[in-house]
Amino acid sequence: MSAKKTNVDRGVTINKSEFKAAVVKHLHCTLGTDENKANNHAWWKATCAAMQEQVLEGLRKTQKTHYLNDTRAVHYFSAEFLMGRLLSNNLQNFGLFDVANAALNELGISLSDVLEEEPDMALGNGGLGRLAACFIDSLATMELPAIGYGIHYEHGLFRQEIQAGAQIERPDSWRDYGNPWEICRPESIQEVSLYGYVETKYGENGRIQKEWHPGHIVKGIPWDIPVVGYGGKTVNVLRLWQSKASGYFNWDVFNAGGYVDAQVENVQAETISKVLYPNDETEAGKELRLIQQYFFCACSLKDIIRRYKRAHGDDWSRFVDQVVIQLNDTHPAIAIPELMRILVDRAELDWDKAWAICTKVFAYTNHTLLPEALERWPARMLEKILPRHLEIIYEINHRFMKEVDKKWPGDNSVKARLSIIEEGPEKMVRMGHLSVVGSYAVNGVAELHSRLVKENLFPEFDQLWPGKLTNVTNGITPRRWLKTCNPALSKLIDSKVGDDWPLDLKKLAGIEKYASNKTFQKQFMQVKLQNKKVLAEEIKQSLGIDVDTDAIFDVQIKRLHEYKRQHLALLYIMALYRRLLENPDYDMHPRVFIFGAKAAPGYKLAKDIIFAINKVADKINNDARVNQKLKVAFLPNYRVSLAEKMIPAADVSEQISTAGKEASGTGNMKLALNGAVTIGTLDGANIEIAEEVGDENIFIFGLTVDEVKALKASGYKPYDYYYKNAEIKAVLDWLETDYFTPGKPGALASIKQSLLDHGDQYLVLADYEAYSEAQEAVDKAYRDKERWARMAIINTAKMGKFTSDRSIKDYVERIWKLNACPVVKE
Ligand code: Z57
Repeated sequence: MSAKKTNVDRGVTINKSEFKAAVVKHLHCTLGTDENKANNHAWWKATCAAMQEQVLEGLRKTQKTHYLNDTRAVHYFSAEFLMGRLLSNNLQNFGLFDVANAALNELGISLSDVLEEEPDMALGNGGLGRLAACFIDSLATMELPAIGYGIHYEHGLFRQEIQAGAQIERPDSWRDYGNPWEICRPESIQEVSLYGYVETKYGENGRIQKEWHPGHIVKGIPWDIPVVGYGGKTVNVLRLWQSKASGYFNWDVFNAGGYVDAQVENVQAETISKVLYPNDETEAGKELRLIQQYFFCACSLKDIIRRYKRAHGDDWSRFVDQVVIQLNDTHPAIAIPELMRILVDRAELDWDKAWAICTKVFAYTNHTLLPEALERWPARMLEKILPRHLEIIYEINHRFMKEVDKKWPGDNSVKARLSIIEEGPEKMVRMGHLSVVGSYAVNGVAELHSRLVKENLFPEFDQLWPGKLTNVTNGITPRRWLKTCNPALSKLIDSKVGDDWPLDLKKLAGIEKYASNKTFQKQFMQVKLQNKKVLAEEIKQSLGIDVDTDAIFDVQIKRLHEYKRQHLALLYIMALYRRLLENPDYDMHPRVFIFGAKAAPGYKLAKDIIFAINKVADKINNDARVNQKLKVAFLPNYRVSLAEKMIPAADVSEQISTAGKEASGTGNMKLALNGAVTIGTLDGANIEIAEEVGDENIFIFGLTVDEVKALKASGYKPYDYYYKNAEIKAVLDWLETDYFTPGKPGALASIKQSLLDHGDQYLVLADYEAYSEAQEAVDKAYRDKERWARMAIINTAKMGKFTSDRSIKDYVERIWKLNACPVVKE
């Protein structure tokens, strides 16, 4: 192959014949098979192993560099990392994709088939977990010293099957046949204590000394996943902890003849990292969940302290210069009292010194305002599992309340609002409050969201500590979400602006000048059409539905939640269906509504909405009267690898949450980056997307945050809309018939009920008319081919702001104060 002109400087170069030799070697020596016997799965593993040689060289060099430079590093604590597949990403980031493709080709193997063999690493629920994955990609790309810390779940997010329209959850067994990327590090095993009681001792000089006598000890085994930066120079790690029974703890039971009892204990210990909780934005309140959180925080802190002590011994004075810990939501907030425990009880620092360290180490990101997502743990539960931590939390709160009293003397209501402890029939610990008090910086994830965090969620905190609450708008990695998932569009962009836009996404602005150029429009829309054909094939394979690629591909992909309002789109689909039945000549461009969404297994209405979408889809897709114009496809098991196929094929991006509810959204950025035009509310990052692309290139509709507030204050009555708008009434009534569920009237009635009798919390009916009008504007715009092409191009061109590299730059400059640490050739 001839060397290509490139602006990207690379850490690794290996040629096609070397790559080919490495794959064959691993096929023989790692997998014990050969070219004649190997199936695609074996080829996948051999290709990963060949890659992993390069990855591990990069990892070794990076770790050596970081060690020699004794760098300050960020430690990203997150209960979720939604990594997806790694082979295509690692190949791309090393610049070896074409090399691997050609090498496998010569072996008679298709790289794209091989890539499909990789199970998604789905150790996350949705936006928050995927954000963590994008962030560690950016950190490595920007050569920043960083480590991700999380949980090595045996089972990630459940696999979704759709049976007779309903969601069925199946276990995800991503590691059953091995994970070629992870490295076990038994030399770094940690032990974690749980349960037991606290003993108060009085040391000499009257110092009160607390000693926690734990009831259980479990082991944390670290598994390292290398994180390859674009350019392949820095390779950081994601360190995930697996729980195991700690051998010696069971000896007594064991020796007493309790072999079976000991095994039962083992099972309990190993349960900790068994499974990811599948609730997105609802707090589970389960004991095991709290144990999971503490388990990975305690392991990670010990790991950090071990590394620090290796360089600095017992001198804690430089800890805050070396270590910053970012808390991804409150899930790791228990790390705050844990660090206090280590400093006060173990290192025997006095409280004030320890607190000064703590509050210079932690920073906290808030991802939601939804009350049901704000974590609160019963004090009784904490007392049982982590008795010493509860004491520490009380002490933190006691001192904090004194500070509040200084600012607002005698004001008990402000104390009640700010207190970490919520009094009531059951005393609760508010983890958000603990995080704000224990951190030096708190950020929301989009401008609007951060404003609402300040004004509504933590109002007095902003007065107490001006400047502590801030914004860092989310971002997405353009390596995975454009370069890798949309190679055709990437090549078209390369031809106009050069190939270094993945490192400097503002360069996409260079295609704006072609937005009205007929040739470029044709090329751009030709790429879109090709991507639509690929997705149409996937829809055919998975659902047996034929879709017309000339139709508008209208895509809504995200977790199923009432606030995201998939049912608003559903009502509109039913309305279109009805309009077409009433008037076969109803003037609309053909449209395919495409959904992907998982519902939390215990979230009844979310599951009902999935069921309703599928039932309405069945009816519409099989109704010849409307099939030239309308189809609905619900693709099962939405996940990162499916998103990578759906996003490049989307014409329209649905971002229709109730204003004020979606903290940011990141799917909105991925879709716009790939040339989809947004129909959306003034919510989350939609607002900033609109600012970037301009009002002419986005379809904004619906109530604003202030209007939502005013409407609720005035007493929102959904029945008013039902009686006022005949179409709303007709489709809601339709849900109660057996039209979509023959022989089973009422099977879809819960949706109508939630919107009428249960108060329509998310104002679906209030926004319906505006949504319907915005959809008509979409229809009109799409029919003007040149106008649409221009809009799509401008969307891609103006997404520069939303690279996660910019988010990370914001964190680095304003919160983390980190320096890049380039890995140089040896
Ligand atoms: C989650 O995915 C998000 C917030 C949460 O509180 C939990 Br729990 C899970 C999402 C927000 O809903 C999105 O709006 C946001 O873009 C994403 O986090 C990343 O910040």
